[in-house]
Amino acid sequence: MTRRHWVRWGVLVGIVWASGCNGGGTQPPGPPTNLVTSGGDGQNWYFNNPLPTPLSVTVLDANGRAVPGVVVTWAVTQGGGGVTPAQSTTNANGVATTSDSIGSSTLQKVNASVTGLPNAATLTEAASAPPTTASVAVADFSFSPTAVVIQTGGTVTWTWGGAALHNVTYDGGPTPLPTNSGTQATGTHQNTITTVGRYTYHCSVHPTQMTGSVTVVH
Ligand SMILES: [Cu+2]
Repeated sequence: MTRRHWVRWGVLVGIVWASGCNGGGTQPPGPPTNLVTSGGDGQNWYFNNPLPTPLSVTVLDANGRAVPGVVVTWAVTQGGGGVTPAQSTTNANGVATTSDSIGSSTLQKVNASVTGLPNAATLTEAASAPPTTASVAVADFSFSPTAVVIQTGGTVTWTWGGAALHNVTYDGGPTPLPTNSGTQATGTHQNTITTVGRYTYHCSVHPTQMTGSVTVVH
């Protein structure tokens, strides 16, 4: 080997040695020392309906590494509703989750805690009464707004305002799907929907440009 080769070899060995001693993600995490909110905080949804995003926290060790297998206890500390389950265990990424419904209160606080840790994570959620009606403009070439929410038994009204022919054609959601509209340039279409869920629709004349959804909640 030339001298230059030896220098390169030395650099390579140094890099391997350094990365091996840093540990990276290969060392097992230590005991949990902290937990932080990692999802579902600050949602604004509707009374007595599960929040769209589950609540989640990440449990960390003293070096900020995720700790799997830790039991997290969830508790509503302000407002109504409840979490299911009340205890969950962190996964391989150190994340524990639970689903949350806020009940009939406008503000809810949920605590996530781990036995032996002094600090807890607090998630704050808000809710209001769902609307019983929604209006969607059918324009050239979009539905506006693209997403609406109604209470079960509520009614959505589409009003045509463009020059081209359009329709409302359902393509997803709880079956049987609501009735489609005709293909028309003027007028309205209404659906009164009682089954809770998220319905998606499009205009079959402009299927990639014109899409929308109706979410029906309790
Ligand atoms: Cu169209």
